[in-house]
Amino acid sequence: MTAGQLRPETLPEDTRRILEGIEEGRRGALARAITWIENGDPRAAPLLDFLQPRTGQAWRTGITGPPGAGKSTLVDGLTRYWSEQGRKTALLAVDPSSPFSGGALLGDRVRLDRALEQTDVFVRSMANRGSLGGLALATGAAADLLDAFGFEEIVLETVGVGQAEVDIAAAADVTVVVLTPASGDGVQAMKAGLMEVGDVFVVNKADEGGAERLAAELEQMLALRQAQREPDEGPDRQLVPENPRILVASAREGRGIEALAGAIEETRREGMASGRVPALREQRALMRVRRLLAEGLRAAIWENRRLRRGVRKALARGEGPDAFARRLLQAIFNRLDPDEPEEPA
Ligand SMILES: Nc1nc2c(ncn2[C@@H]2O[C@H](COP(=O)(O)OP(=O)(O)O)[C@@H](O)[C@H]2O)c(=O)[nH]1
Ligand SMILES: [Mg+2]
Repeated sequence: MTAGQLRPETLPEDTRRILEGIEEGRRGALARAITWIENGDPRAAPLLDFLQPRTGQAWRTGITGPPGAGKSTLVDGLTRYWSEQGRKTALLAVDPSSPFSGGALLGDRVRLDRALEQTDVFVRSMANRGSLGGLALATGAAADLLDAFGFEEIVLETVGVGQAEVDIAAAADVTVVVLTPASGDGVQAMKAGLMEVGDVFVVNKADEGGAERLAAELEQMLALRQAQREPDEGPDRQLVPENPRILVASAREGRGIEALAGAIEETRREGMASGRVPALREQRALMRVRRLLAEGLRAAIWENRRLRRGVRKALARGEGPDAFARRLLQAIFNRLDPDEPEEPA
């Protein structure tokens, strides 16, 4: 079924009410829908299908960096700034750490959330409740909802620099990396692969000194990386940050916030002109399809009874498990573009 064929009348009563609530701009309905996404509630899927045509208007900014670097404090300032500029702003704070920690790393976020209550910034936290792939999917879907709801600025803040955190933050139009002069953040940034994803680097806690030195180090590391890069790295070349910017800030003193907003804005403008932003958005959709396929296939592999029958028949005709699996993969991959006519086997 394509989007053009979707009709609200076909939705169950409660889903339709949430859809209407979202269309009317009610934040309660939005919060409820995000909870559906978070819980893997099947009612979320048709809702997202309906709202899909309305996405694509918002800017997404990802914020990542080591714990304690001041991300939450900085995000507080940035979202407040945008909100004061009249931009409809939403914040998704994401904690992919162990489900057993219950999102404990989001603790500081809560303190700041109370301060943001005086503004009209929409704040929502999402913690890992199961699989990591699941949280990335849920975050993407929640961001789509916020986009369709009419937010112009969506900030995705993560709690640290694990692979999942970086993946989530980098699934944005602009990725901001926050570091501090203390405790070898520069080295940690290299190790965590942050140098590869950052469009804007913020050296925070400038009030404590040493910020200019780290900024200069970063400048060198980025210049080195830029020099080593092959002129053409193939189809993914557009996904690499073009012209990373480095800023010095003190989130606690509210210094550097406006410059950060400006750097984000410039990065977007360049990215639209060069075609990088559309390429990033397509990449984001591709990643989402990959994750959904991986989840769907995992379910099919472990739960599908026909597979057991298929193996039995394969063995009976003398086909080994490897050959059978290869043939199955082939059959699946032959259909990867469902709009194309099926290729002959
Ligand atoms: N001195 C100083 N401390 C800061 C600054 N920004 C944040 N902090 C403090 O650093 C600690 C961690 O900040 P937080 O925003 O929670 O960092 P996060 O873990 O990266 O989200 C808190 O105690 C903040 O008050 C800053 O610019 N200067
Ligand atoms: Mg934080």
